Amino acid sequence: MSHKLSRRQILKITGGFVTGVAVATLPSYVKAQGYFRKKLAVRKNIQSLTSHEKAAFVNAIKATKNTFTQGSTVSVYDQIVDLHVEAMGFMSEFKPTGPAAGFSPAHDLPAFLPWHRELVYRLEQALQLVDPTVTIPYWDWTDPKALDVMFQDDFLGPNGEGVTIEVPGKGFFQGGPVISGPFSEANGWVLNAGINIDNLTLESRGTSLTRFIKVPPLDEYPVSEEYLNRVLGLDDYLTFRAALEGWVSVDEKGNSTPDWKLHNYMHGVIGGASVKDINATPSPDNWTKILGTMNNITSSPYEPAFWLNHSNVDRLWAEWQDNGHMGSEFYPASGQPYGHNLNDPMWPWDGGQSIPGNFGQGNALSLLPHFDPNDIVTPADVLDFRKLGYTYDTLIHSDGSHWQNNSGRHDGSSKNPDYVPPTQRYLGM
Ligand SMILES: [Cu+2]
Repeated sequence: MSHKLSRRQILKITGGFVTGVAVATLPSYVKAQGYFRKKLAVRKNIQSLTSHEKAAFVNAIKATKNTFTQGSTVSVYDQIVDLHVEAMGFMSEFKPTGPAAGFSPAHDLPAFLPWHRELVYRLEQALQLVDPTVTIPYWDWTDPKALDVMFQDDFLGPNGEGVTIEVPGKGFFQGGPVISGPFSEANGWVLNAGINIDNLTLESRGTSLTRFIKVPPLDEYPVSEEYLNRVLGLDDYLTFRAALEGWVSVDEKGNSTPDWKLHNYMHGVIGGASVKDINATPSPDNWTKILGTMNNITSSPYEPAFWLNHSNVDRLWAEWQDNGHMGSEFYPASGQPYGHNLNDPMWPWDGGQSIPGNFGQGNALSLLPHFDPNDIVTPADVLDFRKLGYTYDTLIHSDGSHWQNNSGRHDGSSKNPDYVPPTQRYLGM
């Protein structure tokens, strides 16, 4: 089998030119057309990745950092990070326009889960252009060994170094720029200074990935299975989303209290923050300084662990859905800010209805990708993750068959009438 992928097909996926590494790897992509797409792609636990799979993931991420679409001065990866940055440009002080103005399309509201499902999915599509076998693995927060696996030279590289943080009453902790491994500046992981904007100061954080792993008070790891199961046992989407994103904790009776947990907290375990009060809730109200990239709410996708964290968020939502909460009854139809109701288009996949203001002092707004006006995505479009062509290793029986969701469909193959081939959904840049 050696038919060539046509230029038209390439354009369909990226919406523009593909240069560099992606072109060099076209034969494997063509091969994928033959068999890979017939099955759902499976996202795996980082613990079960082979060394080859880790290398393929790292290679694909770095390739998108060096792939440019026509008309863009920044890479595909930079543009994806910029989407996450400019989601903050919808806060009123940055003067956004359109129906989504005034509320983040991505965080602290119901569309957190569908918005990030789409973002992770689009990065995964870009990675699969480089290597069709790559999926985005997940970081199981209850796994005590996960950080050890992640921060090795054969995967995401080590902690940062060169900066010592004194935490009153707790001692001294290390972090700083990542200076070795695949995501060091020396090895080509150079952040765009105009996109890497500090969420508190609105100033550039420079060009280096920084890590401050397990600096108190953001040092509690792993998450207890008991607590995670309590969250997975919630029935109401709004409470489940708030608890999984991590703005609240829930007690045994399911009552919520403002807190800093799960997804939010995991950003802090890798990124860290200096705080006013070591005993207060370690949320942004209490931060004096954001330390590492992962904890910078806007440019955190420059930390590759971001995708492992969000793959896990998405997996837990998928498991919750499969466990009796699949379908549109388990997502708010109305009553939420624009962009967060079931059938609202979610910026930036909204046909150009809403435009953020410029976040920070650089030109982040001008670096955003341009999406096709018909490239519209609503929460309803992404509720059924299998329709996007992927599943998780935790949702597959040992005999290889897939879980049945509560709509009774057994959709482990392309025979599913609702199945949309991944190549029909694309980066749109
Ligand atoms: Cu996140």
